[in-house]
Amino acid sequence: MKNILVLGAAGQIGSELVPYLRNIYGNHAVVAAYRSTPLPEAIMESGPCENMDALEAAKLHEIVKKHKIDSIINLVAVLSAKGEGNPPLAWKINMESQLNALEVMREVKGAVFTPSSIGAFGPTTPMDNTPQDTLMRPSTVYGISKVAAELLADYYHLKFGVDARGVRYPGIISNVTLPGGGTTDYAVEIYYEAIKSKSYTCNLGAGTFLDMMYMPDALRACVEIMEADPSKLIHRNCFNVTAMSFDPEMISAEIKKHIPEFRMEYKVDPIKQAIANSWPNSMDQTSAQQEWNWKPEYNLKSMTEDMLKVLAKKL
Ligand code: AKB
Repeated sequence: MKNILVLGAAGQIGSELVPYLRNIYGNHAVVAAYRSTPLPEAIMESGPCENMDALEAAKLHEIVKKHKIDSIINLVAVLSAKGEGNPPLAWKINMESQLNALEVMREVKGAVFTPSSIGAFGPTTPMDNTPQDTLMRPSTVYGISKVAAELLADYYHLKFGVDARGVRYPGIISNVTLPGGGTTDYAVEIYYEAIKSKSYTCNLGAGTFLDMMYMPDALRACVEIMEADPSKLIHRNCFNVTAMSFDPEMISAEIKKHIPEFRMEYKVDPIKQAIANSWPNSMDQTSAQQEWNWKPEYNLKSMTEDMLKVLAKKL
């Protein structure tokens, strides 16, 4: 990657990926694109930014030309729980942003990274050690759009030579920008509430196991897959990647080691619970390990230590 355009730069991943990429590739090589949510000041001040809608193809073409972009990181998405509230809008945003990114990179023979998700799997997928290549019949509009986006990316690679690559992210836990509208959001909120009020009401039930990853690993995964030797890639869109699998009881127990008075209650959200029940308990990431040497660094213990330390200062 040389000149990179990050679509959705104000979101949970984008707000941390832009500074991470600017550190590696140089401030002027990374353009942060945002629509309605303003960008953090540090991003506005440290490099180029564009206020645009990823669904407007003509504008996207103009910006790609203006900044001589060769790689797009497409983080625009309506997440799983929010998508269930407005399926046509979720489909439109998730699919049109992907199509536009692939089309514009077809013209310049560039690269596209689009994260897929554990949400691409469904209730008929094997739940434990979920294989890289398996049955995918998701039961959310988010999941359906993620499977379609994976297939479209592979199609643009095979048909037009677009260097499209991606990973299936698990729930991402972070401390800069809150996620919004996801099923795994509880695993972020719990840390904020542990610091603020020493208690948390969890919207997923005990025993709900899901794959998760701390943001530093998620950022590294994005760069490592994009910089991987293409001759070694058997898969492209998308690789299973994970760092840990836990349920609400486990994260609560880990927090209690640092804040003994922390208490957790349950008030299950039936929509989120149904979504979580349809997703894997834990994925197999052998393909990512073998094809581009993927290895996560954080586990539940080290992530919890860091999250609580950072949030205690921040809050
Ligand atoms: C969500 O919960 O919708 C996302 C995801 C796992 O894709 N965090």
